[in-house]
Amino acid sequence: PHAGDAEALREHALAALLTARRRTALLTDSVDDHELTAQHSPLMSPLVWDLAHIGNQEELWLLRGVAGREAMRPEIDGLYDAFEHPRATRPTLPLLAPDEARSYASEVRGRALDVLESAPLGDGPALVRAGFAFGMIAQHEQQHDETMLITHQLRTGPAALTAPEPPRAADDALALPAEVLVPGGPFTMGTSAEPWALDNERPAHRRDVPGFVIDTAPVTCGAYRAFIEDGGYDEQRWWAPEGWAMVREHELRAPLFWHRDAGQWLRRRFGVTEPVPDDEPVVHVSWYEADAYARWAGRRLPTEAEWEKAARHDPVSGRSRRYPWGDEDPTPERANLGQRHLRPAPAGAYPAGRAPCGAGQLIGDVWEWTASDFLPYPGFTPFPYREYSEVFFGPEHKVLRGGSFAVDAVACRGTFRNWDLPVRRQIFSGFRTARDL
Ligand code: AVJ
Ligand code: FE
Repeated sequence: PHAGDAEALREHALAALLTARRRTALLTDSVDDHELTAQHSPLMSPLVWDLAHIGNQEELWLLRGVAGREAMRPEIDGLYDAFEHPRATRPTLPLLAPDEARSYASEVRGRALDVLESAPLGDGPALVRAGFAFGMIAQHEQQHDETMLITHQLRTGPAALTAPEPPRAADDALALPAEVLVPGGPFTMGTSAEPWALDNERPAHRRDVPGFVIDTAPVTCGAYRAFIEDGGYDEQRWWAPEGWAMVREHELRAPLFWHRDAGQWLRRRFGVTEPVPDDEPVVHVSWYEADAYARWAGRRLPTEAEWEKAARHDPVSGRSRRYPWGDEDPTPERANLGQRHLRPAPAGAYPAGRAPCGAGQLIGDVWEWTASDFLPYPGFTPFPYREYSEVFFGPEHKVLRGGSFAVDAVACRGTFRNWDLPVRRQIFSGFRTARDL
């Protein structure tokens, strides 16, 4: 969107930064100071930590790193270094108080906007490099906005956030096939062209993917309930050994936030208890639960390469698209992104977002667990620093694809790779299944 044009980049970056800050403000102004500083779960930081961390990373990467400015508050850097302090210990740190955190983040932002307005951004590769710094800041803030929404979901008490309902399933939803075919052959995975792609999405490379079949939509709560009611959580044979150990240790019976009341499955969602909707993609399942469901269903999770081929490969042109529907940016008609709705849309929604293979809702709604470990692509170069991706590569993290209703479009595309531990279930994670031909 901004190759070679400094003015277009300034406009695009400004819009992305403003969108992110509006969302951050909503997430941090919708609860009182007590709730901002409280730890709602040992899995999460207090919201006030995310707020100041957003400002601190912007100061480090943009103001100091790119613009060469002096440190504003060097003494706080350590507090907001995610590697120095695990989440569970963050409430015990001498963190900035809510008002201090707000004014620090907004002062950093003011200076960042000065840099954006007045810095000579150059052209060609220099412009792409300068633009990336702003893109990375906007994506980082939006990723923490998703993290903060997870904290909102974990907090107890009455609802603090509301949003309109997502669209209903398309008229043809009931007529859709349950699964679609992706014929075998090579495709281009990853990208070297997307200006704001992160290091782990690069470079573009050819991958040969044998033919496979993949679910048209993410697995729904209704389908997942059938697994539960068939005794899925009681039968060791469906589970990977570590998954079975997790089920036993924590006595898991259902996705996180579900409970059974008088024979009915209910769930708690952003402060409201409601019946589990059968037609909606299941969310808040761990990789182990996704893997067990797939085995029970006689299927398997798709590999990351299969997922990306289903989402991006255009068999007519032979090239890979930026998104399932084409190269144009996401819109509200194409995908459920950006916290516009606080839940996934029913399976079969977003007909305008479907891929050439016929699969839908690959982008938005729920992050989709894949079978794959988080590993570098051939030719990977860490950028701008090793801690962004490289230190997480290895078999302990599984890849999630496609983005959820909680992440903004700036941090979601056909090549975007998320990762987490296979036990995680507080994230907005679901899955779809696949099988060999
Ligand atoms: C890519 C979502 C796994 O939240 O740990 C935020 C993104 N990196 N700050 C995370 C991230 C640094 C990251 N995930
Ligand atoms: Fe961060």
